Amino acid sequence: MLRRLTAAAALLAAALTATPAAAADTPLRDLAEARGIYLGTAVTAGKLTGGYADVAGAQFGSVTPGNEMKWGSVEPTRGAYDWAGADRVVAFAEAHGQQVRGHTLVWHSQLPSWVSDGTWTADQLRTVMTDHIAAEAGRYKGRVDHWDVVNEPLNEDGTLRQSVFGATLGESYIADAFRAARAADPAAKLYLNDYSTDAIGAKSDGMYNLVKRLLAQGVPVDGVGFQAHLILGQVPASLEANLRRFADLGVDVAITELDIRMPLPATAEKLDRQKADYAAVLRACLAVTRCAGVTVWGFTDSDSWIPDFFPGEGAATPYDENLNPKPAHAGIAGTLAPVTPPAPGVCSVTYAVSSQWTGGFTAQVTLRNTGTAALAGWTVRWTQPAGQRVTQAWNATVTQTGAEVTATPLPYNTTLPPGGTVSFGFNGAWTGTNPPPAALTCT
Ligand code: 9MR
Repeated sequence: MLRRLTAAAALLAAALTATPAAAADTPLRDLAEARGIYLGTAVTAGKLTGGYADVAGAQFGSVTPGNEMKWGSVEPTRGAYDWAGADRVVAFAEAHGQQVRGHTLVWHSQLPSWVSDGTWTADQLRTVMTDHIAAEAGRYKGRVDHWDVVNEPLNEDGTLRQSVFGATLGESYIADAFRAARAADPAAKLYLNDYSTDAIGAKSDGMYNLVKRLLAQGVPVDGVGFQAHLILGQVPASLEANLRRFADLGVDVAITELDIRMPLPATAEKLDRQKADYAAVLRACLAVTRCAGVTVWGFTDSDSWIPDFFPGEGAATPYDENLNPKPAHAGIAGTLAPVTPPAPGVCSVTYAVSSQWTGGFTAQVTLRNTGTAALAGWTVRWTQPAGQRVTQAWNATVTQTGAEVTATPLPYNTTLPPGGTVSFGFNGAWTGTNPPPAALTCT
């Protein structure tokens, strides 16, 4: 669980002078870290040598063992553990200053038959489950940053999946699993993880209500993972709003298994579409403050589950089978590129009172990018000359300290193309006179 804050700080300082070419060469993990998120990948322990290991170590700030921490891998026979693959991934992460997403403690799939086919009373199964959690999360205590404690608990309609756990224990198994994980590794962030919960809909509504119930019971759920196994051209329009509504419950969110599959063969046109799709997912995470990071489910097409599970489809990851970056890689890098504040003199700003009544008024402020490059972030400042107070604002975050007012963007109007404008408004209170500010500055 190493942190690379110094690298992030250095990158942030360098960002002010970075040319696009330099940004393109910066490892994805450093670009992500400078923007406050991690970029991770699933890996296969047995492949962590040569070029595969070089790319995984250099470009990604977090690793998830694709299969090596699953119950069937680590405890194929009751009480007989095989940690070899999981140990290898954790050691690789530590050698490369990476975080680890542990995946996964309780899941209905890749479960050893002694668990799935056993005949259990509720008490027996609960003990089997919490013993397993204690053994695995305990072994990696302090070395796993995020645990997928329970994976895929829901049916497509948002109801509880009738896995051996759900059928035998009901929903209570989820609370028990999280409590056991917290006891085994108090420092790890504990996640509930599922697929097809990326858009707002029946299944994500089910997850939302489940998380709400768990939090109300004091269950230590720290985060919700959205797998995001997506189809080309179908990044859900509601992804960002969905992440935000979970974050508003007071949990972290993360994209945990991103891939974007396409019908083979891959063409330039499809790869271009995929680039835009990867960028859209990254943007959604960046826009939500509590989005901790994005993990791709395999970084190379040579290590992707898609061709085996969806015959005729593939090319779902950011690197091709020969470890060459695909357009999706540039889509990720471009979206994670440093945000540089605009240089002075590249924007203009106007202020107009659109209506006024006794004691109150509404004003509109319009900011224009007068430069030739896109503005990635902006701030408008002014001084209220006659004691006016801002009471409510829209389309920007407006704060007032004394007479000084500062307006900053919302996620959807942060970026301003050359020649583009952003308008925001506010209501204010006034007494005596209501003169406009002498000057407004934008940076
Ligand atoms: O990538 C994993 C693949 O190698 C396995 O064969 C498969 C078995 O179900 O599991 C894959 O990973 C899954 C992950 O653990 C949970 N979400 C769905 C992933 C793709 O199936």
